[in-house]
Amino acid sequence: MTTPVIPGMHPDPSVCRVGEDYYLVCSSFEYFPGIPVFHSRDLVNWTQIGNALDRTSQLLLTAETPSSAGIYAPTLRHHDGRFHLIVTSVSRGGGNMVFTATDPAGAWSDPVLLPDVHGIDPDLAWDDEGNCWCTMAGVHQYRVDLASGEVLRESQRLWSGSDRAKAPEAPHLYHIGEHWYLLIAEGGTERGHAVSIARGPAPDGPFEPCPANPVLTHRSTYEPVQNTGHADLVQGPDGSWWMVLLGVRPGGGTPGWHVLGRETFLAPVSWVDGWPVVGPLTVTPPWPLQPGPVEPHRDDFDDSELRPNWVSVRDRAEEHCTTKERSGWLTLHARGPGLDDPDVVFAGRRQQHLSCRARTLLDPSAGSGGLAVRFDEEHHYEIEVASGTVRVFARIGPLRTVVASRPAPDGPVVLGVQVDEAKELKDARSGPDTISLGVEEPDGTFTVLAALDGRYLSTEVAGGFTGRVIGVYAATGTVHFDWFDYEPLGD
Ligand code: 6LW
Repeated sequence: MTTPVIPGMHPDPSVCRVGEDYYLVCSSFEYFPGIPVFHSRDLVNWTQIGNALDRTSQLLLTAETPSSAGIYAPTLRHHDGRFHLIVTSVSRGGGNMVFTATDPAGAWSDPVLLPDVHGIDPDLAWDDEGNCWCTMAGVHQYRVDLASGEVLRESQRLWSGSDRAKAPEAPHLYHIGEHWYLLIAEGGTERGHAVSIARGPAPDGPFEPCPANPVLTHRSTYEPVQNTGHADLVQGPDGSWWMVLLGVRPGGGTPGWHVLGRETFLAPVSWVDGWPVVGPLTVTPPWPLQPGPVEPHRDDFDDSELRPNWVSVRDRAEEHCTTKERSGWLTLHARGPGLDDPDVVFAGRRQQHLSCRARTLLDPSAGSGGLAVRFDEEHHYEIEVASGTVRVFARIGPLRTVVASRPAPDGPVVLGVQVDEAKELKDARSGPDTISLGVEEPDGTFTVLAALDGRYLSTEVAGGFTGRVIGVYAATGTVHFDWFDYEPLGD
């Protein structure tokens, strides 16, 4: 199976190259901090170097921002010595906004709002005269002044994509050779997803579609990676062309369930008659790979900040979530009833592997909390310690139930979650994986309290644009976590 270059919920990748360095950003929805920023030298090995939106002056997500709303579809470009990041905030008081930075690891500026730019999936491109073109899903385009956020030329329709295909979106505009190319996704971000392209003489067209559209789709195929689309083009270190794109890895029987959200993949691009020919997906380009630092399995919470791959739900106020209160521990102070609540105090990381294990050591002496696999408020499994009892809860849509319970060991407790991808299908209805939740005994053995079907924590059941996040939360009072392990099992 082709593996993602950035596994787990990392959709809508946008990439830019500056010299030998590549930077890539993804959508982040209801999670805070927002817009993960990655660095690479080879397009295959990516290291997260920060999050662009890590202050509430840049990103204000409240309980009124539903899950799968929030921050959508960034474009990252380098122009005039600065990185420019444009995103759509799909929440009240949101809209399109631009941030700039000289170092993509941060700090990023506060936003310049573009109140008259409507729609989602904004792209930025500059022509030789210095005009800035902002192209949106639809596909329509404005000319804008990024310093003031003003529209300089009203929206014009550029292209509606292929006949009968829905959702022309994710535009990116490039000046390559004698042509301006307009790359889009179409067909919707589900199984029909595709990448198409058109070209024209100027940034505002007119655009002529590629006769071979779509230039990439996996719809109606046996390809293990499905829903391929929402792409961006970049040149490799050797000058060859490449595409980053999103795709999913559905598992189980029919209709197939994908649980990690939409992930970032890589594909080679060659040019024939001035049109791109894309694929197949690969992780072996023809230049030497330069792996970055290996991510340790354990977070010890010894630093004053969480590592950049940690996300919280909607915000991460220090008064609720901090490593500074009890040295070497992550402390969470509850403020709502738990994971059903949009205000849950939660800190976790994306599930990035089809099979994996997560464990944490929790001190429940001043409150209750636990370890959870979260999809959204209505879809999560968790193991929680409260008042001397360990319970496994399952929330699936409107139903919430205690699946198992037993007395908790005295003192701090090790809680664990193991996800096992289904390798063999029992029948056409088999789910994609099993999620086992349990507790470590004082002698170190692990007791599974419940083994649950993973399909209920999948996009096909929960809906929306996100994937699983595994992390810790507080339900009442104060809970402390000494460490958190995340370990891939198999590929
Ligand atoms: C995004 C749209 C899409 O804005 O999903 O796959 C939406 N493409 O382009 C949210 O990620």
